[in-house]
Amino acid sequence: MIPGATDPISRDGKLLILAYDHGLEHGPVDFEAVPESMNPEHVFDVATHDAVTALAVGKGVAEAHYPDYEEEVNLLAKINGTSNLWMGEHDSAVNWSVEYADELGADAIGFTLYGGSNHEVEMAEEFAEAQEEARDRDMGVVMWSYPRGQGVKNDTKPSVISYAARLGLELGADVAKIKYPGDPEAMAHACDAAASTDVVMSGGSKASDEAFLSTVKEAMDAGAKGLAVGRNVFQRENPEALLDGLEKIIFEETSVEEALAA
Ligand code: FBP
Repeated sequence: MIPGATDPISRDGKLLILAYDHGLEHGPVDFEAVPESMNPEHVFDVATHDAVTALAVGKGVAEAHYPDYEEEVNLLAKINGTSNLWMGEHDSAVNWSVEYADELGADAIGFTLYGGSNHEVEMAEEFAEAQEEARDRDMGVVMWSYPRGQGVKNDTKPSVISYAARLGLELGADVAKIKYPGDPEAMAHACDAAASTDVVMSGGSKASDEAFLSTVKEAMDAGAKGLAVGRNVFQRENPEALLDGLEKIIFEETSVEEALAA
């Protein structure tokens, strides 16, 4: 990690990335629980909450909506992605150049790397190109580090998650976004493996307030620098209430009980 690289998308060195690339990765089904979340403007409005340090979206959503929010929202350009309709070995198409993301006002880029996929080599080469372009432009680099594919039998195993965190460091990401490996010790090991690269926990499917905030608290206490979350925010009728709680845990280091009372 380059010192200061995450400054534009962090607060006091911590990150709360709101992810909204689900329309590509999962399809509109993720928006059924709260139909207004289908409209990107609703999620851009949510991203103006003080706790949110960056909003991760794909090219089309950024082109259409970021100009109205550039004063209030930090943009994390998710430059690759693949639909759920794709049935081949895990891969992710680069669909947005770093140059164009910069032109649109992005502060950082996001890139999915499927370590263990038959396409890992090409993905790592594409990542190298994007990472160096981002460095030239003083943009932060966030890796969605998700080991998946033929080489990976169990993608939630602690040793696999630690390897995912380490790939972030080895390949030059400022932040590695990893799945929670299930317990605090395993998360601490993953954070150690990432060394100077910041680790953020990936949100996952919707959980209760208490269960979700407790997992975030465990991850933070284990050494994570924050969270990248989508469904647990935009699939709530009142996303601001959960963001109030996350703000307490991530930035004010409160207990879960205090966060639930926020
Ligand atoms: P969630 O908090 O909703 O899990 O979002 C995080 C994220 O990484 C999104 O950026 C991405 O669209 C999605 O998860 C990918 O999920 P999956 O594990 O199904 O590939």
